[in-house]
Amino acid sequence: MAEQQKPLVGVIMGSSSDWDVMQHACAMLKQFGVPFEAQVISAHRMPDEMFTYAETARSRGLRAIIAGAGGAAHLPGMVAAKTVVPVLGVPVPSKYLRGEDSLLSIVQMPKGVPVSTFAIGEAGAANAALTAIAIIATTDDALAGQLEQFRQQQTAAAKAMTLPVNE
Ligand code: RP5
Repeated sequence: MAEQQKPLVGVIMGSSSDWDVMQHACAMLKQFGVPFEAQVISAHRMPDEMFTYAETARSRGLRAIIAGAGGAAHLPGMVAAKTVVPVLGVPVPSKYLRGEDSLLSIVQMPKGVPVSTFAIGEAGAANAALTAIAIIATTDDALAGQLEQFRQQQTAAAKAMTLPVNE
């Protein structure tokens, strides 16, 4: 299982309530056989753990961190402040503003400390994982081949699409 090897990707989220969305990042990493770890790290409820996680990420061998959060989503930015490992931010839909607040909190980083920011919700989580996979694939030809194949499957599926008007 991907989780039992030394993790290359860290998937963190502000709450277990983010799992519905963030599970799609984990599922994608699993599909590609990329070892990962997943855990709750809350920026405002576990600030010390958040800093320790970020500070040790590189020495533990993480090549990317996928950080999902909702509301005033400071987790990805604060993690990015403490590590040079690429941070991929996933805005999680929030109760009142549907994740638009999360998106703006994550994407609008001041110059100098980037957070790569993805779409709100499930697509963002899956695409963050695909980007983490692409980062690792820059030095892993087999993984790059898997990514190529994944793209080809999508092309084939799109080409096979039909419309009722033509049937
Ligand atoms: C954020 O607050 C979490 O990322 C979550 O999206 C949101 C709500 O957290 P819970 O109140 O559900 O624990 O920190």
